[in-house]
Amino acid sequence: MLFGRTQKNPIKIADKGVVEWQYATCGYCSTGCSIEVGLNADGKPVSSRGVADADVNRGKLCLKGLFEHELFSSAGRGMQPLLREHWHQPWQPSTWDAALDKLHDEIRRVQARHGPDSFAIISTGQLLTEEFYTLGKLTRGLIGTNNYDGNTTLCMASAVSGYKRSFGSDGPPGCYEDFEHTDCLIAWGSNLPEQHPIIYWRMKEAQERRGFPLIVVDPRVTMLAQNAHIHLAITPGTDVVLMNAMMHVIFKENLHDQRYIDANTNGIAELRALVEQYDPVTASKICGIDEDTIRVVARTLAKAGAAMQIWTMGINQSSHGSDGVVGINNLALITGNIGKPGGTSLSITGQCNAMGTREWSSCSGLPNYRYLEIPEHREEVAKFWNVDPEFFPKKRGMFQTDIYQAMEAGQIKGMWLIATNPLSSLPNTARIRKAMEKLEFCCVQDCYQDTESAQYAHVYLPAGTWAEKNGVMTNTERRINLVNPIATPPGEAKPDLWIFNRVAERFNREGRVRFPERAADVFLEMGELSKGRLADISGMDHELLEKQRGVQWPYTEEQMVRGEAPPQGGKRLYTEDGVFRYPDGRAKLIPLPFIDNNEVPDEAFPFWLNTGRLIEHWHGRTKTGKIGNNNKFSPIPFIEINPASAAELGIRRGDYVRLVSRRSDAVVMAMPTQRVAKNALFLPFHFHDCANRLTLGLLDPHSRQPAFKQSAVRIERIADQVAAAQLSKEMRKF
Ligand SMILES: Nc1nc2c(c(=O)[nH]1)N[C@H]1C(S)=C(S)[C@@H](COP(=O)(O)OP(=O)(O)OC[C@H]3O[C@@H](n4cnc5c(=O)[nH]c(N)nc54)[C@H](O)[C@@H]3O)O[C@H]1N2
Ligand SMILES: Nc1nc2c(c(=O)[nH]1)N[C@H]1C(S)=C(S)[C@@H](COP(=O)(O)OP(=O)(O)OC[C@H]3O[C@@H](n4cnc5c(=O)[nH]c(N)nc54)[C@H](O)[C@@H]3O)O[C@H]1N2
Ligand code: SF4
Ligand SMILES: [Mo]
Repeated sequence: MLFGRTQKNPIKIADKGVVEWQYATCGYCSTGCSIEVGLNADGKPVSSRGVADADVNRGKLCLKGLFEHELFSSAGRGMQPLLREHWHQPWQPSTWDAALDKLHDEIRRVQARHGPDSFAIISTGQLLTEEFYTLGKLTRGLIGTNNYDGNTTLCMASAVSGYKRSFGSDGPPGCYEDFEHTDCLIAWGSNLPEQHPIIYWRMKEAQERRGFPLIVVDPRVTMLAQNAHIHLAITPGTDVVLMNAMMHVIFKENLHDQRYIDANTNGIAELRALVEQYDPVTASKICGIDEDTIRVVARTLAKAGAAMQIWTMGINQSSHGSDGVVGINNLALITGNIGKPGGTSLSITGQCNAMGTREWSSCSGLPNYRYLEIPEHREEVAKFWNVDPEFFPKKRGMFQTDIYQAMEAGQIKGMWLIATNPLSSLPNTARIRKAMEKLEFCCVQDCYQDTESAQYAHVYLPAGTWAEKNGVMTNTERRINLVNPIATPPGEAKPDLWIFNRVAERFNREGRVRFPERAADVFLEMGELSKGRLADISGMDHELLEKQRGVQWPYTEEQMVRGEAPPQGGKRLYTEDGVFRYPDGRAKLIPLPFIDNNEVPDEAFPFWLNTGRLIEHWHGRTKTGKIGNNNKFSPIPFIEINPASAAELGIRRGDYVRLVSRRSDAVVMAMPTQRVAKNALFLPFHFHDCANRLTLGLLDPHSRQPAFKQSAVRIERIADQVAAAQLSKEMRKF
């Protein structure tokens, strides 16, 4: 195909020889784009494209989706199960039977010796929902450890906790279509154009058409901030103070929606009393936003016909993460902005299936937002699975972040890690390393063999990934969408569902509990269990999902039988006069006193260290580090530093520098840019053994999510640049 300069050196797009396109949902971020993978005549995946009639992405894909088919043949994939007696020995190739027997025997050995909860299982937001559900049934129904949690504690835990505190239940109330109705958008700690490029495109399209104000709260001048009408470069970790001050202004100027508050909420008196103390003048000294701007932003939000707030990790990953989410919900509730088109508080989710794990993994409870703490929920699920309800714990176990501290203390002795890489993603790597070294047994189940965490494993199980498997994922707006098995896993690697089913056989010798083999059947079983619940999916099946290019829950069997069309955009969780999930149907307004407990810069460590993401990379780069078209844009670890600070320290663009925190150090390249303030640095966390060597990661008291974005560091110049370049290269795995 030729286009562009047709006369001279025309641009030519290679014909990849695609003979067939197969349907899937993108496996990177939670936007949930519908994707088609092109296969050539040999059945080899050679291309990816967006699906034009899918409501989410309308034919578009971002840089990661466009090259996703290259994952199937990427380097470092696990081809064979591996075994060893000690983690410092070399791996020995194994058979599936031997590796799975070892996993079963070690789980039972550790449990017999140290108690049932001494074996931890850590899951993820990156499996398919049927896989989460099966793992949950296996763990809760047969293995019986209560220390079962996911990497979502690093990601969405604060959003979950905040939604529960405000509304009585988890579950994002809004959807992407809200951008098409809103009159004001505030984005808190979210870099939408890089981290959710297609949600950004939907937002930007709507904004250009309708011209609503965009207000961005972020200490860094992100790509989103560059597009904002008002950018609030907030002092890190102080969003709650700004929220309280905005509410102060809204009440003082009588801009709140008294009718909505009276009809739908509890706690207004306590909230008013608290925010009374947060006048904009005092607040501005803490959060760094001048008093007039606080007033302008508060008025813009309150006076808008419909106002929408979105947020991501700038809020969740903080020692006030859960409070930040409650603060956003408070602002929405006092202005009557929940459940009306364009008026919502929408958490932008992280991983492709972080929502699916919340709904179905049983990590913090039981399937479909059921709680271990509620006897009827335990009874219901036990009966459905054919297990003894007394086998279930009566309350949730430890969060992922607490599990590592329990490993340190010797309470946890064994671990099964599934699709997560804590040695790259948890704060304070040195501490995590020590904890992992103490384990008697560790099993890593990952599609790549070369992960940092596999260093400490005794068993490695090679898994399939993304469209080497079959099943569903739920995106940010509660839309369930299908992934078809387009390729087969390499070598002897197997889909995670297959692995869970084989492990289940070993714990289920008499066959008391049913474990369907096909993902489509697991989905139907989930549908049964979902009847009458918040996330009722009993009207859906795999076929419908592909046909509709995803369906938002709830969609019930009755709706299906009545012939009601499945919801296609615009479906909101709460209605305008919303019945919330607390027993009296009212939402809670919760006062949020602010206690400053972060590690803040001082003389010895004068810079704020902010860590986050880049558009071209995914987390620890096990995937994108091996895809040339992603990796080439940022192949080495770097920091953004303000040019004035760089000049003061005698650092030039491209110099290698050493970052030092109270935990450890890391060598990175300096990239002077005005994106960051003079006392702040931004470090992408994608690179091997780098950002999380430095982070402190204080935990939020409600959600136990780490404050990845607030640590203090100093910068040291490195005299020998050649040696530093070499060191940096050695630290780079791929
Ligand atoms: N390309 C790409 N996309 C991804 C991912 C990826 O790895 N790569 N990961 C996915 C996942 S799992 C997630 S969770 C999301 C994360 O998506 P985002 O949260 O949008 O991304 P981050 O870069 O982690 O952080 C967002 C912003 O928070 C800001 N911030 C830091 N401290 C504060 C603060 O105190 N207050 C406020 N208001 N803001 C602050 C940072 O400056 C940063 O710009 O992205 C998803 N999408
Ligand atoms: N400093 C700092 N640290 C952070 C963050 C930050 O902003 N700053 N963000 C945090 C957040 S929000 C998140 S979500 C976490 C992410 O932290 P991790 O979960 O550790 O991140 P990933 O690198 O995506 O790890 C997923 C692993 O699963 C494997 N995998 C992928 N697909 C499959 C599959 O289908 N099956 C199996 N079995 N394995 C698979 C991948 O190869 C990879 O090793 O990082 C957190 N850590
Ligand atoms: S926006 Fe997210 S879901 Fe869509 S193509 Fe990019 S990474 Fe995939
Ligand atoms: Mo995340």
